[in-house]
Amino acid sequence: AGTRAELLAKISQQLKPKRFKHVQRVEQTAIALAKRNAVDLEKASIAGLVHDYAKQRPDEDFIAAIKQYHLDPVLLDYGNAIWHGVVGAELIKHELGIYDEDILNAVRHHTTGAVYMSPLEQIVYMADYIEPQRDFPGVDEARQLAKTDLAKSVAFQAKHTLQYLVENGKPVYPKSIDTYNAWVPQYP
Ligand code: DGI
Ligand code: FE
Ligand code: FE
Ligand code: FE
Repeated sequence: AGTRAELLAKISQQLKPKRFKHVQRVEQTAIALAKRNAVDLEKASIAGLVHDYAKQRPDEDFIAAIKQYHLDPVLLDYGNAIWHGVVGAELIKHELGIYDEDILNAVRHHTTGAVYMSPLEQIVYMADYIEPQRDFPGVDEARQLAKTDLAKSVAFQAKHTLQYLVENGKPVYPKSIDTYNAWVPQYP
């Protein structure tokens, strides 16, 4: 899919400066977690950089892609929060020429998690949550856990995100509940 400079140029075209800086911090955080967990550094780097590639696209682009790529029509009931990962992966494939399914799955699952997550997927899910500019109650505990026990940190995020969604009356994507059920009882 071309050089790193070309990839960075394409990503920066799609994102406002603040979001572009976020994805670069997620890249660095993902690389650090990859080193600790024997995950491919190049995949961690690319997945971190592209994870929010589609975050600032208009709704129409996602709706068109859901139809064009025959994705689950239930997705139409949700919005950008869910679309930019699940549908964003298809845009990354077709617009950036990234076909690595490990990377695409890391993008697909970075917001909701999933029942099964490879180490790379866990790393990107966590890096997005704990990158250095994140600031919320519990982020320091999440950072500590991610360093010492990756699976337990995934469970921590799944639990706290579901709690946040319920407390704020937000619609919960079923996959977020599946993630909770798969990880939280197993890694309490
Ligand atoms: O794109 P980022 O802001 O970097 O991070 P993200 O892709 O992890 O998105 C986080 C947001 O997504 C956060 O505000 C919670 C929200 N979210 C996660 N799971 C769900 C969800 N929103 C809804 N409506 N439903 C979910 O299941
Ligand atoms: Fe995101
Ligand atoms: Fe996230
Ligand atoms: Fe992000």
